[in-house]
Amino acid sequence: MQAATKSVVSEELRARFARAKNVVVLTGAGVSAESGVPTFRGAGKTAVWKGMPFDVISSGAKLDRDLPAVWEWFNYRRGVLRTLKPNPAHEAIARWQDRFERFTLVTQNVDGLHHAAGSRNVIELHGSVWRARCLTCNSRSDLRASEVVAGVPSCLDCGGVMRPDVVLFGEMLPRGVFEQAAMWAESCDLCFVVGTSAVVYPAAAIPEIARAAGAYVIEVNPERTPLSNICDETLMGKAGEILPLIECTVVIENSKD
Ligand code: BJW
Ligand code: ZN
Repeated sequence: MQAATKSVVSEELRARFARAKNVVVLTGAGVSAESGVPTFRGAGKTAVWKGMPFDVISSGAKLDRDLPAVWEWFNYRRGVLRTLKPNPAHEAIARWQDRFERFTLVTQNVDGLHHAAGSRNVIELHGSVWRARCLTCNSRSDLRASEVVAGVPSCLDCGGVMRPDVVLFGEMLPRGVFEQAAMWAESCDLCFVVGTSAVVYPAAAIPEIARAAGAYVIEVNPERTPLSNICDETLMGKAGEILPLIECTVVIENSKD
């Protein structure tokens, strides 16, 4: 009797993964979904907190008008995130960093779960919920160590008011961060786009840059996105199930009992 094991990972991708030298991975909220972090969009839904759509509460305009409300939202999220752990998708990506000559992880996520899984030198396009930044002197403080659990923190250096060190809607990304990610996208041979709805720019431009420069681009997402059409392959499914399969080099195509 013959049992055929059909893999979701194509032979083409397997071969390219085996010989790739320069790999870029762009991740979004979907990579953390299996850890229990809610996504912003997907399955036809938009995240809402206390009656406010996230693009209102997570906006530069809201921060200017009502900083305490923005801190309440981020303090709440840090409280939830403290209890969550990286999943097999974060772990697979962390393993990949030592596998290629050059490996660049670019994330839109602010949850710190890539670091928790062991990824180093993560390019955090949208900052981190685990840092605060002073509005007066720009000094940053690490909120993991901080005793502050509620309210608006004050700067230890100058006493000024601090804000979450994240990039809200309508705000510029930190200087040079996108440029660094774009530079590696321009020279990579393989680019993975994992768990992002690919509607927020400039992050969504990273795979476009890689594709235009000749890289093989693979999307991993249970849903199609505006980027699907430019990707060489869209692997439809959960990142935590698909990414560990990609690194499996042994595939039993037609095993005999
Ligand atoms: C799974 C899964 C599983 C589920 N496995 N997958 C008009 C045109 C073009 C651009 C603009 C425009 N108007 C304004 C802009 C600019 C704006 C923008 O792009 N807006 C678009 C939405 C239209 N961009 C900005 O404002 C950026 N700044 C900027 O451009 O500066 C210049 C400028 C200044 C002034 C004016 C105009 C321009 C900054 C963007 C910062 C984004 N910040 C946020 C909030 C961070 C803080 C916080 O966390 O609260 O970042 S928004 C939010 O979206 C968050 C995310 O990083 C980002 C991207 O979301 P992501 O990661 O893609 O998640 P989801 O939820 O959208 O998708 C999840 C996906 O996972 C889905 O596809 C699921 O199917 C999938 N999934 N389970 C794998 N198990
Ligand atoms: Zn300060």
